[in-house]
Amino acid sequence: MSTVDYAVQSSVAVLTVAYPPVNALSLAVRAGLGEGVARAIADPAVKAIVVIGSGTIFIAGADISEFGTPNSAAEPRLQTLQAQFEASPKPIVAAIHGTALGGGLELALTCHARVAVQSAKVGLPEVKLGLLPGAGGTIRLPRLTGVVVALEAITTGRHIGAVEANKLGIVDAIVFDLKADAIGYALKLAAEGTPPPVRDRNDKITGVDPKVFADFRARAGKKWRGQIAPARIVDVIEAATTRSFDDAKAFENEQFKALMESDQRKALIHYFFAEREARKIPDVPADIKPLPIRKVVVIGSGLMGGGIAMSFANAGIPVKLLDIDAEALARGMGVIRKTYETSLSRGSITQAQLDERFGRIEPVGGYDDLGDVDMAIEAVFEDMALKQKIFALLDKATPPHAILGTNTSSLDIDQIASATTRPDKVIGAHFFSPANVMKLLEAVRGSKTSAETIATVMALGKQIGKAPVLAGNCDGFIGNRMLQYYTVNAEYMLERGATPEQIDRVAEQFGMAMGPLAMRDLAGMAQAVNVRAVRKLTLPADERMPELVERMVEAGRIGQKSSAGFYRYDGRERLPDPAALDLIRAEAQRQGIEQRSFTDEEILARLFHPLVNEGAKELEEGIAIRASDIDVAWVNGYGFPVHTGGPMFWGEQIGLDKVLATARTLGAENGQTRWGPSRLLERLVAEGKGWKDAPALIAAGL
Ligand code: T1G
Repeated sequence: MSTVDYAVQSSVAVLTVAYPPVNALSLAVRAGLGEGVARAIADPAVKAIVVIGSGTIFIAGADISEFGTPNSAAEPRLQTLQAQFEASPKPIVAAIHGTALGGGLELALTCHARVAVQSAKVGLPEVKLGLLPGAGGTIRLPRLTGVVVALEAITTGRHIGAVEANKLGIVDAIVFDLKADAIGYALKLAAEGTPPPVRDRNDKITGVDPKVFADFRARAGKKWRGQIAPARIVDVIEAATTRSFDDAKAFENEQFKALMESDQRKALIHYFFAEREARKIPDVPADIKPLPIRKVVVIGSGLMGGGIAMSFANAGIPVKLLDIDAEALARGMGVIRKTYETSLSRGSITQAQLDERFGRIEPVGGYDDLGDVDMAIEAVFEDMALKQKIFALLDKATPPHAILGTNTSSLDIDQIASATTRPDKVIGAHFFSPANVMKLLEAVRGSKTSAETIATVMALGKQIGKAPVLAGNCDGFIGNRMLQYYTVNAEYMLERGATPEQIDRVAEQFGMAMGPLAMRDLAGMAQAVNVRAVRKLTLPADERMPELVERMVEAGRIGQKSSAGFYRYDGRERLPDPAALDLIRAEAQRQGIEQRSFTDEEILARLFHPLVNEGAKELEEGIAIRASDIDVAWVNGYGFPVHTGGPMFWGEQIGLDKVLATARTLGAENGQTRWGPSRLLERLVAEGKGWKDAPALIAAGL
């Protein structure tokens, strides 16, 4: 079977793109489409043309795996194909199901019409790859939707449902029997006349007030946090309103090429494949089929349990929600209802979606009605005895095939599993708060967790819209184990003379949504004191834990809730607070710590290099399978700026030798046992190698 099949039906040439898994516009597909259109135009029996995708989607866009290879620029290039489509004397209709994304939608925009089934989605997600639509998307889409919609759609890269796309003018008709209705639509155009190509429809982009662009930059720009592509997208859409089509296209080409060469594009493409690679587990054979998960029970209806229940309900999986008593359950269900109503008020879901999602969550008062669940997820507070009691109950109450997951953020999976007769079915399913929003799902394997259980939870993670990453069983798994180096180091720097404002500014300019001290204030410090008390019990002899959090709590400054912590707060606005600085300086004096200043560059290194060093230790110990898995965890669980590719990719780009130098400094300052250099890192730097060489070095015993 060729990549593009040709068949004539009712005088319409149907070109079917058949290039699994996503019909990407590889050279073969582009050539097949070009040949197909030429053949259809030359055939006097053919009155019109339909382009359709086989499998689950229309066309997913340019073939990302071709980037940087000769094929990506080989003729017919996408723009050559588009010119052929627009010049066709016979109407061409794009028949869209699944998704039409990036170059796929841009090709469809050069068809004379677009029809779609209701469940289809369209979009220009190039910004998520550090790019902009390079095949005319920035100059054709606004001609259909107007500039304001195009600015939002292209700088966010969001998927637009077919019904909304129809309202916006991107899709001409919603159809039900895609191929037959597309053929009918094409014949109608052939009989009644074909609309002008999109490139010639200029009414929506003439006379646009230039203020629109300045306002958009000012408003949306706050969310771009260091990303370069969104600003370029605004520039090229603005050019579409002030220049001729061809001049605007030339400008788009120029900006596209510049972004293609950017570090951010390399980082974002790395991340794109990393998220998909993370779902592949080397020691889980490909023939192990995931178990179907048709219904789950969540134990615990608090913040985490409620968010986890919503994640499943939102993905169409019915959920039983269990808690200790009717009052707790009512409270939990009330919070869930309120969360959905907030989404409704923001327009992100419809009333029908609210009703069907909320309706999928069934509060249950006990363990005697769990015979129909395929998985249980425990989400109660971090107390081992309580978790073991719950797992023993679940072991009896759920069917033997059911998987038993725990949302614990750091407790020992094997110890929890030991309370059951099915340790092969027990796995960590660590969600991040708010669980209905945050994408990271850390699946944590115990020593007896089976391949089938792992395969099931990794597939389930994708099914519920998460980014699953498999972690080994250690304190803090992948993400939280690294997090302490970031937060504690911020406090070491405060003790030595840096200020909360300086540290948080550096972190936020780097791309973190919120700096570590502001985060500490938001999360609140009272609980942190208890966690630290436990951590101090196992602290290596060569390490001292800072006590600024303890001093803050003693002074009644527990964070935003008390309107004071490392900052003082006027509502949610954080303000530098001399009283916080006095407290920090007094503690430093008590500890006898010499004060000095820090450059921004040094703060950046001390905040983020230790993440890379600890990530390398996780690779050494097999806690993380790949360096790119750690990137996926940190982008989705902690807001590490995705346009850097994630901490490990970023560390390699800036130079692992720099990371090693910081590890040596911090090992000497904070204690070699936990802060000293990773052996793997030392070997990679010594041999001038990178993360891709790590598995071989680790397998050889470093
Ligand atoms: N090119 C190459 N491979 C791709 C691909 C693409 N565009 N999209 C997906 N894959 C691979 C992916 O790596 C995985 O491989 C498999 O397909 C299934 O993917 C000129 C320049 C379409 C919504 O950004 O959003 O057009 O792991 O697990 O969950 O302006 O894939 O199986 O080996 O994600 O069903 C713009 C990216 C490109 C769309 C399907 N297009 N893809 O989701 O499957 S740039 C995109 C997606 C561009 C133009 C510019 C999703 C999907 P493997 P998957 P899925």
